[in-house]
Amino acid sequence: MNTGCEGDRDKLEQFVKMLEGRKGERHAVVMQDFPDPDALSCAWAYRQIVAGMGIEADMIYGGRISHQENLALINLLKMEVIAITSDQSLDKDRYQGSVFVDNQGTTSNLVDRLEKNGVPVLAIIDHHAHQDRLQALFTDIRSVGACASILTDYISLGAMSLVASNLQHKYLATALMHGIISETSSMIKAQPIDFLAAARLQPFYDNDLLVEILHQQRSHRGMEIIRMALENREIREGFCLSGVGYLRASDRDSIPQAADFLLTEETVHTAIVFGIVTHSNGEEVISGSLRTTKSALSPDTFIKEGLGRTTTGAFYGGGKASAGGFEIPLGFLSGSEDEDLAKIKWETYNAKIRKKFFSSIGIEGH
Ligand SMILES: [Mn+2]
Repeated sequence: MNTGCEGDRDKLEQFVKMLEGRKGERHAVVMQDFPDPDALSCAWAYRQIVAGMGIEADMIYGGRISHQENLALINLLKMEVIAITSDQSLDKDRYQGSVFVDNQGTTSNLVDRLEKNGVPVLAIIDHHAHQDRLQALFTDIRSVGACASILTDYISLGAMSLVASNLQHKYLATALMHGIISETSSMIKAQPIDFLAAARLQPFYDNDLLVEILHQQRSHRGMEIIRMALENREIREGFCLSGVGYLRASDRDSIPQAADFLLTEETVHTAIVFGIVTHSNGEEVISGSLRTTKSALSPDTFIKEGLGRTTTGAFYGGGKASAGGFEIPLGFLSGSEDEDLAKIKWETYNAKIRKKFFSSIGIEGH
């Protein structure tokens, strides 16, 4: 039986081959719009690996980082991340290639802009179910607990050698370990490759820093959003659905936290929380998160079947084992100049989403 413990030498070889002859280039390492610890650590690993080959890499994303723990991660480990908002221009010649880690381009609004600039897609390294949005020169998609374990696999197979006394390496190992811990619910959902990656990182990461990052408290707004999720929840046959209304982009990370919280109720196996997130440019999207403990339920299939596709054929979201997310742009209906209109808009979407999910599990919502 291949437990994945041996690591994937073929993939590493292909990865290194893809990077050959690229000395002097600058790559865009694209994370999802709301990067989580897994994405951040993967992007940083890519940046440090290719630095050894004379390649620069910017860690970029098109949304916001608002989760206290993620902000602590960036500040304590001194990560350099670049937010590119929709009103900022993306320099046409800055990047010679784009790389997608912990996503396949479906959860980044930077994809279209990079494509328009003619930036070739060099690599997709991910652990979500296959999506067909992008074609890359190199693709490594594995069904593993954390994407950080794939990057750790490259490192332990020789993509770079970690040195215990090197502060940058210590920070990177700490970030990767944090990515693995947070993505596998503290190793509960970890697979052999995740345990192996954790063991390989252990001699290099900083325990005290890890504890400090993990013990961040929730913001007041975050607590309020959890309260709303609790009040508005509707539970049917183990499925818990809750809409939390309008949110600022800076509070968007509270949605998955609220879903995590709703999942702790004893009769609930699957929780879905969603709200209307207003971006700084006034554009609105329905943003939602799904969490499940039901092993028979595939979040990816459930979201794709429940919500369907956009007019251009793309899915509104997807997922991996035990978690998923979706984004529905409101387009023409964006903007809430009028309180009554805003209320009607929310009620309409709230009812529609509940109906879609409940009817896809064979229950009539009310
Ligand atoms: Mn991930």
